[in-house]
Amino acid sequence: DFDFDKYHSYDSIIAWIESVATANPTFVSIDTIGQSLQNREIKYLKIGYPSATKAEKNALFIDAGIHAREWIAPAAALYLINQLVTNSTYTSLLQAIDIIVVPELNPDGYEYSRNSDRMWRKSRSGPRRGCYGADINRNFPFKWMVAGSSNNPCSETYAGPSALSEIEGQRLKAFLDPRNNTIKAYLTLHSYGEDILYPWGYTTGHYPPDVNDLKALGQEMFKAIKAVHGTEFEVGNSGDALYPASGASDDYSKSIGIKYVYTVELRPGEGDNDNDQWYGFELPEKFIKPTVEETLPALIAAANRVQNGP
Ligand code: 0X9
Ligand code: ZN
Repeated sequence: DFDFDKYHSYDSIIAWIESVATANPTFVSIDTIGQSLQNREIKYLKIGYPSATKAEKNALFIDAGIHAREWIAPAAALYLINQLVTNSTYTSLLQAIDIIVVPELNPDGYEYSRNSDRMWRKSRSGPRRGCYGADINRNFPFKWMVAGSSNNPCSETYAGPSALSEIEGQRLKAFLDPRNNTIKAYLTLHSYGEDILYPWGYTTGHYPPDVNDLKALGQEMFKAIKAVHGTEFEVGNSGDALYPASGASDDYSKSIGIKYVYTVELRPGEGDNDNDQWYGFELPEKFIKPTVEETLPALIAAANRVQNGP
């Protein structure tokens, strides 16, 4: 049986989502957005009952794992999947919309973080000037290399030799582009910081025209999280509240017309500590449960917004 209080290998994540699809054929399907550089399948689950009238239902899209070391993000995606398929309170939601979840977008980096370098962030392309990887979240073809990005292949925030040089980002773009009319919300799960961030992130002081809608759903997500364990996330614009960084998947998704776009930075927060221990990316397994429990209703709030419309 799958233990949601532990971090899992790429292989065991894939085996588990395969089993979920097999066990729930009426409303769960599994497919791949393509292969990683090292030929790992970047799989996704589509969770939702087929519609009698629509070929493509409106959808919430969630990815996790763009950054390899942020292990709590795929853990939160897996917990969501399990809740959606085991809790019948979500049946009417799943009749109305599809929820598409990619639990591990950067499997090569994830396995490298598990097996070789816990603090690995990037993809595993290269070597370029002796260094591996590009930051997939600096590599998307919208405002590429405008801010918070490095042209040094050895940097943590290396944006790649050109926009969309990284195969994993190419796969994500190829999935999102043709579905930009039905995907109404895009959430990308990261850690850490306890933030709910909306575009634009490529600069400061620039917001989409519907920023008030983005703020409103952000506040709903904030309240949903706080109600579980009292954790107070910060809701803000990426560039203003965090730092300007361009070429990220959130800005790209917004640029193709997806309405509700957020980067969600999970635990720990800047002030969280445990007996003076500061964990950062290395969140111990004992914190998985409270973290994924509080994240769930925020993701459901976004799903409800997709169902109900703006
Ligand atoms: O820097 C990032 O890519 C994200 N933070 S993380 O610590 N997980 O690396 C934040 C991205 C926010 N979005 C944009 N700046 N567009
Ligand atoms: Zn990240």
